Amino acid sequence: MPKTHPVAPPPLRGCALPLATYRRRRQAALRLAKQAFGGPVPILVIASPWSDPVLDLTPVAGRHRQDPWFDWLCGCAEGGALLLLDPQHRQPDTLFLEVGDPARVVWDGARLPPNAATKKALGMSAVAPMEELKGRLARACDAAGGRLAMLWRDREPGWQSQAVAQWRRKLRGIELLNAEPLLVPLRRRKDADEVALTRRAIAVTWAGLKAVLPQIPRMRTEAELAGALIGAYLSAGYDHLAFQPIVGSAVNGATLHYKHNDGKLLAKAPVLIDSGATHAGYCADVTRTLPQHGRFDDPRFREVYELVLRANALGRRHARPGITLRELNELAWKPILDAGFPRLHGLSHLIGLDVHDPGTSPDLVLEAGMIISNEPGVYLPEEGFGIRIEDDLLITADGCEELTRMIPKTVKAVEKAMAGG
Ligand SMILES: [Mn+2]
Repeated sequence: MPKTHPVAPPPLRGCALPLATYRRRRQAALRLAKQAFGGPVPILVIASPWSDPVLDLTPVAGRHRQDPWFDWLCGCAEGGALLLLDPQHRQPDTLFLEVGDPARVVWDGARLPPNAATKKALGMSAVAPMEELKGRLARACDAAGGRLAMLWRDREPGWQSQAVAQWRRKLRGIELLNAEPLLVPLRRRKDADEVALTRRAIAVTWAGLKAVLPQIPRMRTEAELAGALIGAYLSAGYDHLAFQPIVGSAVNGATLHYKHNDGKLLAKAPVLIDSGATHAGYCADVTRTLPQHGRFDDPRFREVYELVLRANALGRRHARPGITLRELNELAWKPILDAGFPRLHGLSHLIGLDVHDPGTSPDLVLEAGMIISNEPGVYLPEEGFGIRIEDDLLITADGCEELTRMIPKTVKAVEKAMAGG
């Protein structure tokens, strides 16, 4: 009997983009850190762990979901890995991998080994077992005068920031610098490959909605609808969801981030569905609000729906390079505010590897290559419903392309889709 389970090496997961793209990003990160911090500083980036207790990374598909920053810099999908960018070392980017317990291989499968084949497949200057990190990190920090850069943010912190908080204690005596603000601008504009992956995430989202919309008139609970949607997204690609779907019937649709999905689907009432698939990490984020029975025959709901639709159309019409998000908000929310409804949230956020990609602010000036949401909404808990209509826009040279345009939203198109047409 062999002591360890004989296994083939695992398939390489991740790395959806050309290796040159990741290499360029790593080089840019070191260059920007050197400029900003007045000298070469190493950067340590942390992968999310195999099993992730942090809610916002909980993989709906059951697969490990990589931290977006780690993914962005090296494409490696392994859990528990670390990336050290060390500008003063002859190997400026080293990926440290957990070798794992050989006795676990029979249970969990093989891990990506730190060997020459992995190094080549990931285009790194070096890969090493995790045991070597401590020495390498200490030397890198020493060479930089006791300084080390990591990546963290306070708002929607995600795994990377949580991990940095834990590492802070281990790194006593080292001055920690935050490189995230330097790198955020690099993630704002998407290249053609990233746009293609986003298009695929949206295609999966549409496939899921298309399958589920005609079933809604026969459904009785939010859970049934959420479950059908998750099932349809997973069948179409077995990839992560961008976030846990929000399925809010009637008054539940007036809670912006309603996450219980455990109510009844009230007959003939509006139901708000905010969801999105991902592809290779890139997110789709789409909201539709529909009458449960498939017909906009409630005059009040229809009136407010058409108003939100007008705001959505204004967002699309005015989204173009040079406009700030503040200006876009003013233009798009106008009909809603004029009608006497309040504005409860922003019209847009950046979309990418994070469903709320870093770098969104009212002062953000739109540029070609950015992907933003366009999501006006009116929430009327006292009337028993909320309406949001959300699309994803790619900013182009002279305007924008509505990437989610195939997903029905006019009264006529929604009624047709729900009738299975
Ligand atoms: Mn959104």
